[in-house]
Amino acid sequence: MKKKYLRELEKYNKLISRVNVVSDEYNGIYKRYCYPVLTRKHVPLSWRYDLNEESNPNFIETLGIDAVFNPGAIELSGKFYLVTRMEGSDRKSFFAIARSDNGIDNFKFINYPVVIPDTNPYETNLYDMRLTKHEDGFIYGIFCSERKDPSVEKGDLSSAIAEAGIVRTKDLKTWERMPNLKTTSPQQRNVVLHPEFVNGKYLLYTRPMDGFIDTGSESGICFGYSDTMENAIIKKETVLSPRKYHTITESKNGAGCVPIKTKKGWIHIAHGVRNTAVGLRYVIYLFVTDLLNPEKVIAAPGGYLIAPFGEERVGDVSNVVFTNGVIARRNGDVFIYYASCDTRIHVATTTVDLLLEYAYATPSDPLRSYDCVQQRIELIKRNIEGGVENE
Ligand code: M1P
Repeated sequence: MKKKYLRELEKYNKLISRVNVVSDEYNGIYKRYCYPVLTRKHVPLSWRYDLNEESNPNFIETLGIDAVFNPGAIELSGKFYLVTRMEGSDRKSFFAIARSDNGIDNFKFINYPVVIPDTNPYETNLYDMRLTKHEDGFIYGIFCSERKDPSVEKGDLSSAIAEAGIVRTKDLKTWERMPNLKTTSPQQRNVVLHPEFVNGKYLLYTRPMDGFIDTGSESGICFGYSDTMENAIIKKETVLSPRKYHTITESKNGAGCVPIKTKKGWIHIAHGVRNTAVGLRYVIYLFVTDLLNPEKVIAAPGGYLIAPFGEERVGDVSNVVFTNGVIARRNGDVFIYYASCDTRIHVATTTVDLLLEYAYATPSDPLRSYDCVQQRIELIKRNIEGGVENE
């Protein structure tokens, strides 16, 4: 056993100390990296194996991990923390925290997996936490709390109910649980808490859904207000970033990170979903809301900001990139953590200035091929008139 353990330990240590390298995939907006920042192989051996020679003489893995993805992200005392969604080989997700000094490599899982207070015996699965450092002094974690739908026929073991679970902490160690968010919608996923009070109320971004998969008649990312987070209730949801026909948000969309405050508005980084012959395709997009009136979208660049490229396209749920955690540092650096295919976590690094430049320089989606051609011809003409030959 010892020999096998030491061999695996060496592989693990090599992996978690690997230096990340900027990839040659260029767009000028952000840098992608060659290696994922976290995978299932980054999970400590002591979380997966019984390390006792007597009870596990053949060193077999008894509590496997399938995937590490969709992390909430936060900077505390200069360190980068990811509250990841860790999925065991039994398909259940839970939260586990990894820390890094520089945000692009050497992430290491710390302590134990997070214990979220157990308040409902029917709650089966927890995932996708968004972490908001709120001006009320708490760090809130809003996540999806999922349970079997009791209203469906006996043989239906897939239909579920999703709600927004709420916890708060000051240190990422002790988590206090509040009742799940109540809204008028039958289901909720991808709920994000705005970091500041708006007119004395908590502002939340929601994604109402009629069913577990389908967002149904509701049409996009919404916002709503709650007087309190101790018993959060939203009585009215209003669409902020709508779904649109034949765009990247055609099937559904959902809020991602906590909005980033900038001089030119709040930057939102969200996900959009379209349908294809091989299933849903998830990409990441950006929009900006007014600094003083966060109910108003003031920039909506067309298309996606990040799509799954190369190896990122393959995994448990292929053709997916998804983000629910971004760290924006005081110096303007931005670290976008995104997962590919519900399997692993990557980082893209940029700055607030570059994201704003992208937001305001990128034309909005004109929604029709004819108009897209006009848009592109105009760009090419401008370049030619500017003296640059078309290659
Ligand atoms: O499998 C892709 C994603 O599917 C869901 O996203 P949405 O709520 O928009 O349908 C989420 O469950 C997410 O965790 C997952 O990555």
